[in-house]
Amino acid sequence: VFNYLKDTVLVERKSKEILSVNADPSLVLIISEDGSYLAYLKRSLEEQGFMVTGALSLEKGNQFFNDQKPECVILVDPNKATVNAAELSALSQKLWTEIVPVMVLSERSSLEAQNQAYKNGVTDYFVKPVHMSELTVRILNRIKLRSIFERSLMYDDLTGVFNRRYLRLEGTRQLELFHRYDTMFSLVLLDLDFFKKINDTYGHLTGDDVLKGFADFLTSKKREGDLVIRLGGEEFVLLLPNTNKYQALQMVDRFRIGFQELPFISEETTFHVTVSAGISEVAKDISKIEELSDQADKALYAAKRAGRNKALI
Ligand code: GH3
Ligand code: MG
Ligand code: MG
Ligand code: MG
Repeated sequence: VFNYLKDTVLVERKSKEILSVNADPSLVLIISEDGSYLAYLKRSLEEQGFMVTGALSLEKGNQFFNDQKPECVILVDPNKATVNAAELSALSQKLWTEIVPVMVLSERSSLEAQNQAYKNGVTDYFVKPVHMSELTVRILNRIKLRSIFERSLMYDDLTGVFNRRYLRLEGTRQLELFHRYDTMFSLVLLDLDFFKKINDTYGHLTGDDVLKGFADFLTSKKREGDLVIRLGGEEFVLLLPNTNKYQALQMVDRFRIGFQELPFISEETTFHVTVSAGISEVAKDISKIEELSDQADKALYAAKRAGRNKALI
């Protein structure tokens, strides 16, 4: 139907990202009231190539968890009475929402103790003494699963570019950086013109191909560091670091003009598609990324009103 850029670019990019999941050393948080056991465990895991941080109480562990965002938590059962079930389940709940595995190392080998831990949301339970090789592979497997899952949550199914959820995460991060270090960025909201008519004329599948084609087009033209996001429907966002709104306008105008020349083919017919865009630049009074996209949305609306195939600030 459409024969400009091929999906292989996206497939290659995705598989490369999945394969490079464990390129950086993973941060493991150990919580143990037993300082010497903690030191032993820390050393052993560091020898296996992990980065390790230690906490001597569940409370400190919670604090480190929030500050340092570890990829795996190891909780050494203090074995006094039991790990405080309420505290543990509070921690586990947080770990589950952040998709971080939690492993308990305990001297208690009863099925009852293990099942209780699993009910509290623990992902793995080891009875001491622990075999370091087993602990290592289990941590690695859990972390790999987690990264693949996290990645699957970042992308739009149809086009393979980032999705709305990822825009919220990355946009919020860039906004924080701006407020701390004054690192400028711009946001561009793009909306295909008369897209409903494309669906109506050529069918929904051709409409889907146009969306993929537009995503591929943006991906191939953008600079390194720029992000392409599909918000949903025929709306996309470009997040452009180190770019002010005038530079963004220049860039988007180039994209806009390039895109309208791109031929789409349905059966015997060749057709062209245009796009309108609204641009906003980060500013001191912006406290949420949604405020920035609202501003871009207003400019986009003006571009549509002005006749479409247009970009406005
Ligand atoms: P405008 O120039 O004002 O933007 O008009 P428009 O027709 O592009 O905008 P409108 O919001 O009226 O229509 C968007 C259409 O996009 C309607 C919807 O059916 C279609 N759409 C949304 N998601 C998808 C999708 O995943 N695939 C396809 N093929 N169409 C979709
Ligand atoms: Mg729309
Ligand atoms: Mg619309
Ligand atoms: Mg539209």
